[in-house]
Amino acid sequence: MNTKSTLAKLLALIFTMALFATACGSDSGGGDAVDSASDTADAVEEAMDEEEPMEDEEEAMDDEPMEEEAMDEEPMEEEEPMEEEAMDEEEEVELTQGAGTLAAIQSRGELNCGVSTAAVAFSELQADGSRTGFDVDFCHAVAAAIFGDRDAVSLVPLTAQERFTAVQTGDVDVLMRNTTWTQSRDTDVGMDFGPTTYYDGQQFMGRASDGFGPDSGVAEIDGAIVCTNAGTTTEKNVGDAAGVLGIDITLQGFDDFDQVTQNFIDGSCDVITTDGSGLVGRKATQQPAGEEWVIFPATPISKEPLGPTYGQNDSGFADVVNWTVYATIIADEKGINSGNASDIIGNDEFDPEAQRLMGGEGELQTAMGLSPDAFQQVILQVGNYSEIYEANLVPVGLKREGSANAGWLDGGLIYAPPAR
Ligand SMILES: N[C@@H](CCC(=O)N[C@@H](CS)C(=O)NCC(=O)O)C(=O)O
Repeated sequence: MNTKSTLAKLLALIFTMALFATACGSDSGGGDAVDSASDTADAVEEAMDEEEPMEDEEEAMDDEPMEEEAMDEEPMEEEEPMEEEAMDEEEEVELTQGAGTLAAIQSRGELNCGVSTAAVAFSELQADGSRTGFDVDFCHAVAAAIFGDRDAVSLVPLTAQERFTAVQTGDVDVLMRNTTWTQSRDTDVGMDFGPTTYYDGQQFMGRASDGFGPDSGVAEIDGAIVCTNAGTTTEKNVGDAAGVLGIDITLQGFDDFDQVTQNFIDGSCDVITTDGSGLVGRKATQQPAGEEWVIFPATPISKEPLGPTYGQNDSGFADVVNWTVYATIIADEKGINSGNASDIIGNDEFDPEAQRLMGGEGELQTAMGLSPDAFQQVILQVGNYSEIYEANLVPVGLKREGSANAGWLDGGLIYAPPAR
């Protein structure tokens, strides 16, 4: 090949790229070709750098340009620095994750379980200082599986922003905190997720007196002050939705949902938004007399699969949490409940799977480092999935029938792999 003509072709290519770069409209007007050419070369180099695989985990955590870019695109005005706050959920912390969580819990003598500070029906502080709720019951269930004692648990209330750091630093062993399983949390943030205990989706709540109805669409929040708690999928989803619809909203973020609801009651927020279950709970318990709060749109704007979350790469502890949840679901399918769980072993009205799950012949709980009767204690002391659901969620109006939270035999998504 002729070296001169190759060189000429290369020069021509660089010149063409330079012209193209200039034509693509930088503010510099008719900037000179040489500068533009070197800009182009820099850009190519940068692009190539971006494609290089990341060298180590630390670098991967430092390097979060996509989030920032995505957030810059959000068309909302925000009065509080939610963007920064939202990113806190991925801040660098000293990681204490890995194997050994179960042994550490057993030698400590209690499970540390992260819950919401205040999520109606999921984690509520009662006047006597106790805490109740659907998520709280799953904390008790894991404690019952590990210790045979539902009360061998310390419930740690956490805001949305605090929750992942609390797991990563080992302050809590597991989170049962209205937490949505997402790709970034599973990968970037470094959590692992257990089985979904409640299938949710994001909705909005406004006042009927402001013209909102159950058939309202998201476009109707144009111009509204929309409030939620920071560090959530909620704030990201609403930004996406507003962008897609081309509407302008003012998004305000608060630490927890008590504050969000109080500001809605006070009239500082026109509309509030979170997982539908949270809105149903707030409407059931806090709607002032003479006012009508409306939840919309009928089909949520997102999928929010909520369930247990724990530090990554500890499969032994993950098994314990996951199979505790599955045990509540399988027990439900087999008609085992808190009233009869101690009468299953040796009772031929119940099949071998039910017997194994309760600690009978062929049981698999010891293989997980638990007592044979670990799941019998879960069902006796806490209940099966339906009992947990009915005790906590039905009273605020969250029905299972016809929802994704019905059992798989009833057309829902609540399903467990077989205990064998
Ligand atoms: N599922 C969403 C939202 C979670 C969330 O924070 N939900 C609110 C409303 S139900 C909540 O739990 N608040 C309780 C609190 O503020 O402690 C997520 O994982 O980001």
